[in-house]
Amino acid sequence: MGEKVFLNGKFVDAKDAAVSVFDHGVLYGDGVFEGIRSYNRKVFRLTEHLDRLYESAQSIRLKIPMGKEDFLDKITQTLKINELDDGYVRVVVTRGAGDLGLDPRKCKTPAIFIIAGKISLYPEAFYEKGLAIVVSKIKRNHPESLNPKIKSLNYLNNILAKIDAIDSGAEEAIMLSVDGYVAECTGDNILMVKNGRLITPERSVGALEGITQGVVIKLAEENGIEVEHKKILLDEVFSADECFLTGTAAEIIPVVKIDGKNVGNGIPGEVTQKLRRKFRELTGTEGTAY
Ligand code: PXG
Repeated sequence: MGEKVFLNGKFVDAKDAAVSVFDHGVLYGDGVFEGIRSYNRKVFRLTEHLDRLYESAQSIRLKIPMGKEDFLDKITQTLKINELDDGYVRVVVTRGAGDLGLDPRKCKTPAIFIIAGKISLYPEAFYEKGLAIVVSKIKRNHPESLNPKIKSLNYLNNILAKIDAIDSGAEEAIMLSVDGYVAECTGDNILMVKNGRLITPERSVGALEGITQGVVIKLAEENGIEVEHKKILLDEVFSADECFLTGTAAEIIPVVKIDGKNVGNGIPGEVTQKLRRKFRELTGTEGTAY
């Protein structure tokens, strides 16, 4: 049995799952998406992902032609049909087919598709030894031009920084805001630990409000670790005791080097490892069952 994709109300074979070349998702990156994981036949933080999807859509004035509950069912059905116990789900809503002009009013029906597959993780060695990352010369989008809070289909800002990282032989890159504060990485949020406190960029700096990051902050608080949101300069990351990234795909991954310089003593830190253990306890047990 081939892979099935949910597309505009129906489950179709992956090979037949195609959208129009006139879709403004394709022509302009006009649309929104989510990346979601399931573990042990349970979708992790599904409601939060759906809430963010609908908020992203609202921010670009795209009305999703399907209710949240129905959407939730379609996501779990897609995982079920594809017989995935541990999966990765890509949920996409585009502006739909229009004409060769920007005007979104010409797009009558948004396209909705859900793809479920297996996730390709960072190799386990990165979790044990930590990642070496770089600082990108590409600045994160200014919140007043394209707010990074919106998980839109227009990811070129991140892709340019990713290319920068790859050119330097790294897997990830720190992106700074236009005014020089640490914002996030190309597909992950960034957090650091200094004197036992967990520190993460203030919301106003402009980053995606990561669902994994939210879970980690809650875990920290529940475990007596103080959490601070502040404007972080690069120097503070270099002098931090620990640094790690969070994301749906990466979960929690330690960072041990930035631009060739050690963070802390150059090995994954204790707080990071503790939060990783706590996080993995959650993913194995909590979630929307299917
Ligand atoms: N920042 C950015 C720019 C992201 O794209 C995160 C932070 C972490 O957010 P979550 O909510 O996932 O904790 C992301 C998420 C992929 C992929 O296929 C990327 C993400 C998530 C899932 C898959 O590259 N990015």
